[in-house]
Amino acid sequence: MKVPQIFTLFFLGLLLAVRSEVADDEATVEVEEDGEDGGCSSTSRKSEETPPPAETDLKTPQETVPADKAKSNYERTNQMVYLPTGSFMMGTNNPIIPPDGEGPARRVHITGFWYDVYETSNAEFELFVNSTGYKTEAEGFGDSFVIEAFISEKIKEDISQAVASAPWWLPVKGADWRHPFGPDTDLKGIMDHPVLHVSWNDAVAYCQWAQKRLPTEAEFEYACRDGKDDRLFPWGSNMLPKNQHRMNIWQGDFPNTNTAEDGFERTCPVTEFKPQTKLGQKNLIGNAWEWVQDWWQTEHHTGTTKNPVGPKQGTDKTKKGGSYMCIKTHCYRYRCGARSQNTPDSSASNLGFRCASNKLPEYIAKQMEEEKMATAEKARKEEL
Ligand SMILES: [Ca+2]
Ligand SMILES: [Ca+2]
Repeated sequence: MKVPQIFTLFFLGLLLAVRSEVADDEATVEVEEDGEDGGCSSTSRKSEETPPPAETDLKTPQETVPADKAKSNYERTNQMVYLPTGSFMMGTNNPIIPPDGEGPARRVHITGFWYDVYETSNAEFELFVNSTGYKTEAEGFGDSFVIEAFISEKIKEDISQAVASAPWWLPVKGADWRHPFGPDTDLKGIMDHPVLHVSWNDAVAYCQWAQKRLPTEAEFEYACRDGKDDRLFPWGSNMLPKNQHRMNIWQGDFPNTNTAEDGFERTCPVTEFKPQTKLGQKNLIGNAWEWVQDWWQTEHHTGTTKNPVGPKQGTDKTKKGGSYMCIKTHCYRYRCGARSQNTPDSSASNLGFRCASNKLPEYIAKQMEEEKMATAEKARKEEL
């Protein structure tokens, strides 16, 4: 029987549509040469640097405000979602940046846990600092890495060094979480953006105060994969489903032009964009890189593991998800299986974190219940 041409075209179209869902973003990637990593891990502090002074501003235990008593002037973004027990394929057998140890694919069992919906914001981090007197490592060292494109000409005049392999990174004196793009910048208007310039050690301190912990790399990837095997992004492999941006990365000719087609030249609010996962988590990929618990390694065995936590020791800590500075040509790491690393005392203007927890802290359970009731009450009033 002759198949009408219209059906042939229809099935061909269907086939192409399916293929593009899987491959869309892999087709034209140029992998960085000779292990050059595009600058993602170029912001590590060198071991010979003097460590920062002790945290002399820390409040005494009597003065410290615990997380369950701390009151914020901002709308909270510390809510968590429960990821149920399950298993998934971590890593991939089709690595796009093989030197990063993106492969092989291996089965991992994860015990159910709680995970922050949002990246930790400047407002949430400020609450921690105001409650504890905590001083970040960047403040102790007196500098941090900032992307050149966002540093004022005046500040740039005084900087002579750059990172050889990634010259767009400059060490800037006075850059820290309160001054994300140099000492002449501040947090005005960006309190709901992700906190930046926090080291791994700072992130751990925050999570402990909040009665949480950092997620493992496996937990990040379990959340990011969102029940799908070997897809690039939480929602599939098409970067722009229905032509809509789902994350904050870089568009243009990095690092010279930034067209901000996704709506954001730098970071975006942690609440921005449609949720990336079915459970509602936002900006897992893109916006700010996120520290995870694990020491960095690039060799993985293929056996099945349960709740892996990475190697016992190392020199670098792992980070996941890529940032607003990521673009395919320089840092194609806004993918669930992608990864990078820095020493645990490092900080930069594109690196933040979010926390996880085995148990939902009681104060957050209470707060979320109150928020739910307030939303229901508002909806009821609107109906009247
Ligand atoms: Ca952007
Ligand atoms: Ca992120």
